[in-house]
Amino acid sequence: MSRTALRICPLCEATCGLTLTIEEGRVTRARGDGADVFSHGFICPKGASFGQLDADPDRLREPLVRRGGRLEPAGWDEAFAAVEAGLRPLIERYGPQAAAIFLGNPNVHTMAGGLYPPLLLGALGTRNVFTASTLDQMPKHVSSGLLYGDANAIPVPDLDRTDHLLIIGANPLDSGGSLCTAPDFPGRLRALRRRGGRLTVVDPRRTRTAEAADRHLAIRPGTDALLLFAVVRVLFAEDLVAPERDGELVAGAAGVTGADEVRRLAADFTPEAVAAACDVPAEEIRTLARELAAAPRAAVYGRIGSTTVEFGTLTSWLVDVVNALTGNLDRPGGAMFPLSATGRAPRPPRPGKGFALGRWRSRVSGHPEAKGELPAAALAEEIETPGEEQVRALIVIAGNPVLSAPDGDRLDRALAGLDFMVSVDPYLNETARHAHVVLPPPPPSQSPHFDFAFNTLAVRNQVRYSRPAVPLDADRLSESEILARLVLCAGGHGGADPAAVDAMAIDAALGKAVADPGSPVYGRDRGELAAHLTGVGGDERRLDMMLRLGPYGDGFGADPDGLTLAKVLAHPHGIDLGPLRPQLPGLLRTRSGTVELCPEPMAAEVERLRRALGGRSDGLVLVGRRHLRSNNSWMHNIPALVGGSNRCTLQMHPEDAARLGVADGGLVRVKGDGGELEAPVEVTDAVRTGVVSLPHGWGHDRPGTRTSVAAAHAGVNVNQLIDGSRLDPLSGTAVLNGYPVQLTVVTPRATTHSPG
Ligand SMILES: Nc1nc2c(c(=O)[nH]1)N[C@H]1C(S)=C(S)[C@@H](COP(=O)(O)OP(=O)(O)OC[C@H]3O[C@@H](n4cnc5c(=O)[nH]c(N)nc54)[C@H](O)[C@@H]3O)O[C@H]1N2
Ligand SMILES: Nc1nc2c(c(=O)[nH]1)N[C@H]1C(S)=C(S)[C@@H](COP(=O)(O)OP(=O)(O)OC[C@H]3O[C@@H](n4cnc5c(=O)[nH]c(N)nc54)[C@H](O)[C@@H]3O)O[C@H]1N2
Ligand code: SF4
Ligand SMILES: [Mo]
Repeated sequence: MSRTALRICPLCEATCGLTLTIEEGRVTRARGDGADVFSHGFICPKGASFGQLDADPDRLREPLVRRGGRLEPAGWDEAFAAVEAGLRPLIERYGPQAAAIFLGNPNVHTMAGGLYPPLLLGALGTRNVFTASTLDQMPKHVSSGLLYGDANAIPVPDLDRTDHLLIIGANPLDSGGSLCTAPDFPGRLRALRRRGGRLTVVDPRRTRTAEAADRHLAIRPGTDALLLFAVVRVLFAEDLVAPERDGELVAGAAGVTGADEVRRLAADFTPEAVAAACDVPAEEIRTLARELAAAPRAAVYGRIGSTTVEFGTLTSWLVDVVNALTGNLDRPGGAMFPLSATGRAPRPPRPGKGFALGRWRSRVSGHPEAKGELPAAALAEEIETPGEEQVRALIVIAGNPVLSAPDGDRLDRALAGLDFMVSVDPYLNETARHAHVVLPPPPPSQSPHFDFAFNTLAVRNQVRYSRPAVPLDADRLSESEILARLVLCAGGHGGADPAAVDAMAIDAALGKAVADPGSPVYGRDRGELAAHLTGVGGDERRLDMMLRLGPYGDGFGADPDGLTLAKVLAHPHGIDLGPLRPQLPGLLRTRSGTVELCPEPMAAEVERLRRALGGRSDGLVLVGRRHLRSNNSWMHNIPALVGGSNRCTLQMHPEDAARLGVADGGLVRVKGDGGELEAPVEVTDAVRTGVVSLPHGWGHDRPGTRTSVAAAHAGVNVNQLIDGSRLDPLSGTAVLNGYPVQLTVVTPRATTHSPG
């Protein structure tokens, strides 16, 4: 007997709707759901391999507990008892800072990851919070915090309506798009050009996205802030700044302050002054600025190559500055703020509290916190360095920092020295192998799905929810229950009913809502409201509550046509909520109630940038890349995805290869601040001169892991080249791109079969 079930794909940020074929409890086929209101049938090779990924025999089926130095299968009760017994005495003896947490990327791809980590942080009370964000998009949060007073208010390019899209350091044709949720990015870019729009891509590599563009600027890595500043300078110098209202710049219906300061800061950064550093001709920069200004609607969009770099926050800020100066911020076809169904309902504008940075500092190096987090690059030293408040216990949820963070060997040693560690992960990976307890979540087919994070970044407002496509195996716990029980263990209440965790979260949220005069439930009884909630588990009930209180919600009866869980369930292909709409000034939380275009910390960063203008080096620098059939460190175990062009090779331009004396397939030794490694060379003119590219997430050759396919395609860990001392200072984000390296030849040409 075969049946089908709908399931939103959790494998990248595009959130495509899939139609799964299910035979005897197994997913045997995945197709794009043609009726999905957002993805309209689009699917990529990763989505198509959903069945293999779901049924990977290396996925853990039961918890593991360390006994006599070895990880052995255990029951759930035993595993949670071991967590509480491992964690609580350390917290009681050394205080809450003794426990740290690392949250990895898939937390934004699971429903549980959206609902429970905040509660876990509350139960732990630790400031040692590390996540993949400081290896990724934290600069954008800081920029948004400063500009709009809300670190989570991230504008996205209005892809379907723009006339000129400028992409900086992103390759959505391979990554699926990031901080810009848009199923079928390739189709949307084709549509842009079909309607006469232009696409410009700034990337040191000629990526598939760059190949689809009208113009590709192969910039020197790490210099995008200079390029964007020169664009700003041209906009002012040539009087191309958007028309003002009563002499003031506006963004949508909001005032913009600080434009004059930005003009003063930009004065030195003429196209001629930055051209050599960027290796982009001054005339190209000038043309770009003029085109952005002339386009009826334009959007600048930056991603990994704009954030995980030396001037990440500055670059992220300049992306929005250009959008604002060209009049495209919060305007259809420009850069707009999505309105998620579980987000905050719009409010009448009012001044907010603003955004504070560096409210506390890391213990060892004194790194400032950003958005409540410390740099992932500082995790190892916090574990290694003795003293009061040393990290002795670590909870890792859906993360693999041994491969994803700088200097994996050092972190690997540090993890081995922890008094206690727990990993919530389906695989026994390079990080989890150090855990004392491993708690495996069920495969995606047995998990519900709701995109709390990506709906706030989607190019169209819509809402979709998938219940588990296959019933949960009898011996399994949902990830929601696993995390709820972790919350209880962290607080020393391991024996309590996990449903109490959701009940408390609901009570707290409803308590806030009924006390808020702006809420549709103001003055009502929270117990009575809670009794209205539907859903099979605590996670579904919380979703119902968030939908009802959200911007499209029924307000618990206030708007009978509004959203509820029941209504979303009645629309299995989703509900379209329309194109993006202007959100300013309602979403602003700045103190002034305006878009604060020139926040003080940015002005200080510009001084650092100015110094960098002079100090250009001509050595080789490293950048990363992503492959369509891969995802960070955890999809190299799927036979259908690994191999072919998805290999861990060092890409190098033919001129650089000739100068070094190495041919395609030869082996080179790569040396960086953090260490060295050997990698096979792939000679290609897709990467510009002076730049080499090695993908991340490889290096699956450590003992004690259980990923048999990945081990056979081990590759090398690029982050071993990086020592973690280079950070974007405001956000604590590691510099992972534009990193200086030195090469020596090991074998000049292919000998036998090259590794990787
Ligand atoms: N050099 C370099 N380094 C990089 C990057 C780069 O571009 N270059 N990119 C950075 C970026 S953007 C990111 S986001 C980080 C990612 O860094 P991490 O989040 O540390 O790494 P991932 O490889 O995404 O690891 C995710 C883990 O989650 C597990 N997992 C998968 N599905 C689930 C699930 O449903 N539940 C749970 N609990 N676990 C699950 C996987 O098995 C895997 O072990 O890497 C960063 N590192
Ligand atoms: N297939 C696949 N999809 C993924 C992932 C994956 O690993 N594989 N990971 C997911 C995650 S966690 C994320 S965060 C997103 C990331 O999504 P993207 O940012 O779109 O992904 P990348 O392919 O890393 O694109 C970054 C581009 O920046 C370029 N670059 C490097 N340095 C610089 C620079 O200094 N300046 C400029 N202008 N460009 C530079 C690189 O050459 C690269 O092409 O992808 C997600 N989707
Ligand atoms: S593009 Fe992303 S969301 Fe869509 S099928 Fe592929 S991996 Fe899944
Ligand atoms: Mo990421």
